[in-house]
Amino acid sequence: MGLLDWHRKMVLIRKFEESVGALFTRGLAPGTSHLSIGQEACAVGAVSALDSEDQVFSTHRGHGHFLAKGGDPMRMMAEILGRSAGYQRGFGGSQHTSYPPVGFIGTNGITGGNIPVATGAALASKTLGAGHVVICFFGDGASNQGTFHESLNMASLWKLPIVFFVENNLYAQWTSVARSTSVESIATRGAAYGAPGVTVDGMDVEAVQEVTAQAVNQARSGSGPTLIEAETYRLTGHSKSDVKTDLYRPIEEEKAWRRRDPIRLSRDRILAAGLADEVELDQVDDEVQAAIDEATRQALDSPVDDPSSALTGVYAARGT
Ligand SMILES: Cc1ncc(C[n+]2csc(CCOP(=O)(O)OP(=O)(O)O)c2C)c(N)n1
Ligand SMILES: [Mg+2]
Repeated sequence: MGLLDWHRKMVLIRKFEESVGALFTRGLAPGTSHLSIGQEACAVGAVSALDSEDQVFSTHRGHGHFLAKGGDPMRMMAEILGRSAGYQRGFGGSQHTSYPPVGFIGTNGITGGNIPVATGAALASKTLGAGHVVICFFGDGASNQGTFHESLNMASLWKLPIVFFVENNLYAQWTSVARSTSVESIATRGAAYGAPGVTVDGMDVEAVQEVTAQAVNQARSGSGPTLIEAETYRLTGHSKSDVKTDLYRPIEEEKAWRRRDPIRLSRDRILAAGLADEVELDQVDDEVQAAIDEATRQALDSPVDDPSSALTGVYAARGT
């Protein structure tokens, strides 16, 4: 795997999410959805550093993490649309979807809620001698939750095989990191718990892959966790109900980050290195678009599950 494969994967995530966005706008998807457009290099770079049996814990903004770990676009799309072909038969949706056979343990709608669960999975891997590494994605906002601090402490104390990967996109919903976070660099929070903290350009897929590979090696060899802070930006609103980003983000800031679109950067780098030419890269775009269009069509064709199956797979029951 190299830059060309990673580029294609980032294009896949972008086009998948553009399709999700369009379906919401047409009223074909229930609830809401959080797109990771602009943050694709984090998902692809980090997950590319993993082995297939390693595990990914994700957030409310998890389509990219899932696709990078091998999620099938049609089944994911069906899940988001609430259709029976979805991974949870349409009952989980965007924020409650998972597929352990590919090592994707799940998205999670609770800010910071996945961090202790991922730490527990890393403890299980170590205790059972399973050998796999866990990577836990979360946002800058989640790094202000108690769960982050408690988990980092225990993971470092017990030298657990986990990588904490914070996607610092500068905002938690509408609140900027400057207004909510006590440190300038979230990576420095690792030092408080005896864990290395590194900052990386989260728009550069190769740089993300490199630092994550180091952290994964360290985790797998028994040396404990690393806190990686990837500096990134979401190029759309927080969710489908946030269309006026200019109410809380300066237009100039958005423009500057848009010039650093990770797909644009990887495309330029591929051209400069002569790995492919413009025609070949346009063909990648066309092929991926055709695959996403087909996945979307099949997902829309899938029925909504019969209401009588609503309690199938529900494990919590009311006491008598
Ligand atoms: C415990 C909890 N508090 C609040 C929310 C509402 N909420 C959903 S996403 C979000 C912002 C999270 O920000 P961040 O961790 O930076 O992730 P990002 O959305 O930027 O990817 C909030 C506050 C929630 N889902 N869970
Ligand atoms: Mg954020």
